Amino acid sequence: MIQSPVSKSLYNFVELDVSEIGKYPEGIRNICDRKIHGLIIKNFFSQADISRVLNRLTRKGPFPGSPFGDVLIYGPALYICDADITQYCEEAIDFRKYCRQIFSGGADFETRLTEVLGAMSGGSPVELPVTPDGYAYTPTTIRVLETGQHMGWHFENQFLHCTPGYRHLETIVEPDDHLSYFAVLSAAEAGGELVLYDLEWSETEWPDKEHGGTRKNGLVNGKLIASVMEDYDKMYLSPEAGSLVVFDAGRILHRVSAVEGSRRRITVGGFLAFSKNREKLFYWS
Ligand SMILES: O=C(O)CCC(=O)C(=O)O
Ligand SMILES: [Fe+2]
Repeated sequence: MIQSPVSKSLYNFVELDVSEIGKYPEGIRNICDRKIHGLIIKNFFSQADISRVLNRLTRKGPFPGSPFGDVLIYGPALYICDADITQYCEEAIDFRKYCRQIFSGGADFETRLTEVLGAMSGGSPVELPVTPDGYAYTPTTIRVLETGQHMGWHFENQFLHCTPGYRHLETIVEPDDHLSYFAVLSAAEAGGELVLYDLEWSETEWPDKEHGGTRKNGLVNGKLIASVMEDYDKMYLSPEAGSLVVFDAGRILHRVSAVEGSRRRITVGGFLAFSKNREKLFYWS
């Protein structure tokens, strides 16, 4: 069993250095089994990796026609897709090439992520899911939050169960244990915290199985989540640059608070779930 929790307040996160992952071969399963709520793995990226990649991520502002409003996101995102995910899959091919370029000269992101997660997946191989047409899902997206920008509240389960883009993935993953991962390339000077609420997916209702994920129209005790969520206890996490966070994002309501100060917050992240019977650990974004 994993020890040394960062905080016993509200949720139990375990912090360790990347050199220690061999001691926690069941780390990811322990999150799925609710023995812990998350892991913070320090030094996933080295300082050299971070400097090299940040020097290449020079774009300011969203891509033209971006579905993410003012926020700059690199790579396609499954949660906003319709049932036909062909375009997402094609964009994933280009994005994976781009990702290999920006990480070149150091540890390749996909290789490093699968190695680190693979050391903690209880022996299950870590793989990208593949569509029935033979396309790989995107492994990750890169999220840039400028000063004042934030990520709104959500549960990852609302995407898995209440958006059309997840129709295929929903048939191949365990339905309850949908985790998130993100690695921090640049931390905000202040703000930009991961805020976790004492409100869980099982306490909420989602009558809209088609657009609930993106319209966020889930209910708790018959009221819209947004109208009551601030009444619940919270926990704040500010992982430092280089850290990889894996947590029970499917079941725990969370958001990212507004970035303060001049440094932008940049994370590379996506989602994790075991295939049926935990034969494989899938990652995608
Ligand atoms: O900070 C990020 O990139 C994502 C935060 C989040 O909502 C998640 O990891 O599920
Ligand atoms: Fe999330």
